[in-house]
Amino acid sequence: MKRIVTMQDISCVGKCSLTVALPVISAMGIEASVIPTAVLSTHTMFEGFTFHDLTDSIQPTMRHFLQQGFTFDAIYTGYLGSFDQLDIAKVLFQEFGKDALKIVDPCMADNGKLYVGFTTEFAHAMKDLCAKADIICPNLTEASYMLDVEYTENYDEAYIQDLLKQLANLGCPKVVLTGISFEKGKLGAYAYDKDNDSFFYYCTDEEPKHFHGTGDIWASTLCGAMMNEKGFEESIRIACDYVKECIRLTLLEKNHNEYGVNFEQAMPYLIERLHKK
Ligand code: PXL
Repeated sequence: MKRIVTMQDISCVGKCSLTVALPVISAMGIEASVIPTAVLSTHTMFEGFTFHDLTDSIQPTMRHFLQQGFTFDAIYTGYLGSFDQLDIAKVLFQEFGKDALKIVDPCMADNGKLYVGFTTEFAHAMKDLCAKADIICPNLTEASYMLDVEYTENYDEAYIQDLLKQLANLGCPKVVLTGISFEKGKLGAYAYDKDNDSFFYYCTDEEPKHFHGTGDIWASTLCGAMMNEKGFEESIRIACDYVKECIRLTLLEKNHNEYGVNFEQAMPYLIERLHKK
């Protein structure tokens, strides 16, 4: 059985980071080990959230993993809350990454804006972690902050391909930009594989509403699919299809919550989609 270790926070309520990564990766038949970076009462879109930093416990945890001889088939980092945590993630890659697929989702921004608590300096520091990954999956806002280009929603394919090449030049061979649309009513992911200099775009019909936490579900699904040997392009398709189904099911519920999607009841779909030939 394959094993992923994922380093990100626990937001007690909010359906993001570890509370989605754990169930999604497990449902895909992959063991999910965790390195929690912080405990928040909610994700940071709620007013008044509490934040308990766990940085001090991460290095002892890694030392114990090393003593026990644990190995991981993939390392997946999500929301990281400080420069120290970026450095520790690099150590995690160094110590456990030799034979592991290293996936970085540089969670820090969306819709043209940084999340609460992040700065442009942090976005620049995130580039160094991305350089050490095998796959990164920023959204357009995160990519813009990392590359110091102005965020725009008026783009064409040439612009996206240029951004992807700039991201790959940070040092990571496989890059995916999520949330890309060239046509009203469609939404998808645009990828670049530097090793064979090829681009790939996949989109689905766009659901009429966007939700928080879907980026984390997308990245967790990508990791799970890669660990199921689905290959880069099919893993991207599976992640897009599952997120779309999560939103579709959410919107079927009359009084659905606004802070996260119904990924739970979409899990039978995910498992079927994962094994579809
Ligand atoms: O979904 C990304 C994410 C993860 N963790 C925390 C967040 C966010 C986005 O806002 O606040 C704590």
